[in-house]
Amino acid sequence: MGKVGYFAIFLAFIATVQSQSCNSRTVDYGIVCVCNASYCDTVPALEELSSGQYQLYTTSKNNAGFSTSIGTFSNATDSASVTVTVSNLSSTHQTIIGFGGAFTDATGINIVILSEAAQEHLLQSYYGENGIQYSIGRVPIGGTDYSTRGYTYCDNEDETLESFALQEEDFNYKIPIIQRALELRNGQENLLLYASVWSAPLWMKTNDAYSGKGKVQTKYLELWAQYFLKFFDAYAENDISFWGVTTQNEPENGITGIVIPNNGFTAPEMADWIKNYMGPAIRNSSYSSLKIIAHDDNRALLPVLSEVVLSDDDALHYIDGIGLHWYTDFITPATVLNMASSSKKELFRLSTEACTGYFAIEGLDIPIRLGSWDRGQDYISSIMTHLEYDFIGWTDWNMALNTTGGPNYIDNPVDSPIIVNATSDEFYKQPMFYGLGHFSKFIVPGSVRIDIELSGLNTLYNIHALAFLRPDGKVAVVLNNRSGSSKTIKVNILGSTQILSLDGNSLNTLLYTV
Ligand SMILES: *[C@@H]1O[C@H](CO)[C@@H](O)[C@H](O)[C@H]1NC(C)=O
Ligand SMILES: *[C@@H]1O[C@H](CO)[C@@H](O)[C@H](O)[C@H]1NC(C)=O
Ligand SMILES: *[C@@H]1O[C@H](CO)[C@@H](O)[C@H](O)[C@H]1NC(C)=O
Ligand SMILES: *[C@@H]1O[C@H](CO)[C@@H](O)[C@H](O)[C@H]1NC(C)=O
Ligand SMILES: *[C@@H]1O[C@H](CO)[C@@H](O)[C@H](O)[C@H]1NC(C)=O
Ligand SMILES: *[C@@H]1O[C@H](CO)[C@@H](O)[C@H](O)[C@H]1NC(C)=O
Ligand SMILES: CC(=O)N[C@H]1CO[C@H](CO)[C@@H](O)[C@@H]1O
Repeated sequence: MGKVGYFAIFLAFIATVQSQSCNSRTVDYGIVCVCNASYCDTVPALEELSSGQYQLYTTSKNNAGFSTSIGTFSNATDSASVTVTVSNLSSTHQTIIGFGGAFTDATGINIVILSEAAQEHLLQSYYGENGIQYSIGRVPIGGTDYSTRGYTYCDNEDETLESFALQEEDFNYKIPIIQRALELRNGQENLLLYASVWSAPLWMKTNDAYSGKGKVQTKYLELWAQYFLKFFDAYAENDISFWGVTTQNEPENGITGIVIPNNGFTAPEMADWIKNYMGPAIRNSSYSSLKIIAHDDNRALLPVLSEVVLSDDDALHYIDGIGLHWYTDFITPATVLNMASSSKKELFRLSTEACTGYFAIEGLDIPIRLGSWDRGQDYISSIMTHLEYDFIGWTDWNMALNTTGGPNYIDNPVDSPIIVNATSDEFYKQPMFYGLGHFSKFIVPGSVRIDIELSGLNTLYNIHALAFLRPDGKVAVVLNNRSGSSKTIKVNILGSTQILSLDGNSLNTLLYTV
């Protein structure tokens, strides 16, 4: 347990501020950066810039890892096929809370299997000052399918919940890792945690099973709400407190009856659960300020949420935000996201789960495509689209999986930004890691999205661009070229201009000091 923390103290003495470049390896589907006990790449530091200077960070299909360069806006009069313009820093949208991943059992299992030095490199990669500095995290309440067994905190029938107890998975795979992440982020206010639950104890359920068609029995809904509070108590005893909680992971799964552990709620049942049980229990507890995040399910079901749950004033009263998963995005246009703002109350929007390779369970894909830029691009496109729709953050699923996409006890392997090879005591940082990292690292919490205009042959060139005003006053412009070879683009920030050459298949973040 204390191993992770102990090693951190040791490492503090050998910490180096010099940035380490990607130790790249060509693998089956592209390029990864390889880390081990003695070596891991870092993000080159942000430099002090004077007015008119910029720092550009790039990640591309052909150049894994982060590379950076510094320059000065020259106001050259050359023309370019595409121009992106930021003309009004006061024309603002949402404020960002951050980006992150989930502390699943599988994540922890794959981290602790590494040598302590390699573990530390992995955690530094996600949370360290020279890493991508995740600022949000999702914590499963009990097990998920990315566990090695089905379990809850009260497996034996006990209507008093007195036998409620955290399990070895919490003590071995979650708590020490969350604690180290919190240390690396210098505290809870820089790493906002929110909790989600998969299945209730079987004795509380209608089907006596973790998965399939099942619900929490009505007579146990009040007790089920108390179970949430017990969880927050137990984690508080381990110095871990929470910012938010979702109402239920993918409530649709217990209605359709799929193999993932679940509790089913129809939309009317969800409104009832929120207004009569979960909402009052949380608001009447010492966790009353927790953000209650509704839905925590796919985009395709947003219209139902909107019509039933958000139109119920008594349920809406308790809801602070809406959580969205990405698994039906390919059949549901992003415009549906506007539904989220049709309620009477302003609710924040947060992406609460995404991963690639999820069609493997259907036999339609393979779980891992090591080094795949396309999978990195899927993350980048999703994040940018959601940010355009005023989302305040985006959460990845497992932060580390093994080389076959597990462990997962129902055989639902998927991909992850970091793949751990226990045999060689190495881990591989994939394009997904660097794609997500551009946002978590540079679009820091407190950044505000500002308007950006694209002109020229953009439709042809397929450039996706977003701009943010960071709390340090720098303007961040994120530029994604979704395919092809390099070409020039012109950036105009408040009348100062610079021509940049962007690699094909690249993600570029420009930080500019006004
Ligand atoms: C770790 O990676 C570094 C950089 O590639 C390499 O020099 C070193 O030999 C590796 N260590 C082990 C134990 O493989
Ligand atoms: C900038 O945007 C703000 C907020 O939308 C608006 O009030 C202001 O008029 C804009 N300024 C200019 C010069 O367009
Ligand atoms: C607290 O609980 C009481 C009694 O169950 C209930 O009437 C009240 O609405 C709850 N308060 C809040 C803030 O939910
Ligand atoms: C990954 O985890 C699964 C357990 O779900 C296990 O069956 C598999 O052997 C593991 N793969 C490797 C390469 O360790
Ligand atoms: C994991 O490491 C072993 C030992 O070095 C190697 O044989 C194997 O190919 C590696 N697996 C992957 C997916 O790179
Ligand atoms: C570029 O033009 C802007 C606006 O006209 C001006 O404020 C800035 O000083 C110029 N920068 C350079 C490097 O000439
Ligand atoms: C600005 C930029 O780099 N554009 C490139 C993006 O990819 C397209 C598609 O092939 C190229 O044609 C552009 O030059």
